[in-house]
Amino acid sequence: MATKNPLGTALIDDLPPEDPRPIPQQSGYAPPPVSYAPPPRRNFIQAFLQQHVIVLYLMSFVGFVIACSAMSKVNGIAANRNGNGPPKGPDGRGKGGGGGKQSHWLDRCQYMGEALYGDPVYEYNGHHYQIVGGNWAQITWRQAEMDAWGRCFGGVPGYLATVDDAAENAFLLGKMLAHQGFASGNAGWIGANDMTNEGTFEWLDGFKGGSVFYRDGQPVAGAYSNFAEGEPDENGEEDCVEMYATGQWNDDSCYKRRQFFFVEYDA
Ligand SMILES: [Ca+2]
Ligand SMILES: [Ca+2]
Ligand SMILES: [Ca+2]
Repeated sequence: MATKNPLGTALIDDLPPEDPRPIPQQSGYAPPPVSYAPPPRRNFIQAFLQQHVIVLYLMSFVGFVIACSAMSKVNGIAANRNGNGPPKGPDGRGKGGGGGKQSHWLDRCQYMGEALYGDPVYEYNGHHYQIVGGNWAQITWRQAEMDAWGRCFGGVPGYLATVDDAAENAFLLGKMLAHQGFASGNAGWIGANDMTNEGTFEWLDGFKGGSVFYRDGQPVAGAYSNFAEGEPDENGEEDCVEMYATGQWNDDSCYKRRQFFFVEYDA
């Protein structure tokens, strides 16, 4: 029963009862929990590694391949220097080398490109040639030999020419006679010599060496020779061969001076 307080206002007991219906619940949205902790700081390098892991793997692989190739190159050069390089080509002068010091000497032309020293280059029967000199020149056979080997064409060094047949002899002679520096009586060094065995003439043939074409006073069977009448005569000490302006050959001192020499390239 309600009583009145002294001020005449209703007491708590007089308030209406609470509404028994449940309070409707909001649904479908839950606000994110508020956090005041700062977001975790990722190490920059760690993040980079995670994001670029595939790129890094690829870069490592490419680096590995490059390193392997460089090592094999170094080993190849070392092998060539030691004479343990790849086998020679069919003519003994293959690009892979072999033959130690000789191979190293051969290989240099593959790196230095052409070295022709201004003289024209002529193609004949699959090889190339230079006719070097002039009426003013004074060149010993040894100087000519070293000069020829210092030249490069088509990735191979030159050498004092090997004259395989009458046609090649005629080709070389024609080029010497047509040379602007040619004068009557000039001659040119070719690659023939009998320095190893007196009376046994062989061609330098670049680094093949040792292909004998003349011995015991006559040409080897099947080989070409074009010595002049009465030659070779070993008149004093004559171990190197020149081509006269007639196209015929003469053995003469390797340290006499001539006006021309013939350079051949196996390319
Ligand atoms: Ca030749
Ligand atoms: Ca001789
Ligand atoms: Ca002679």
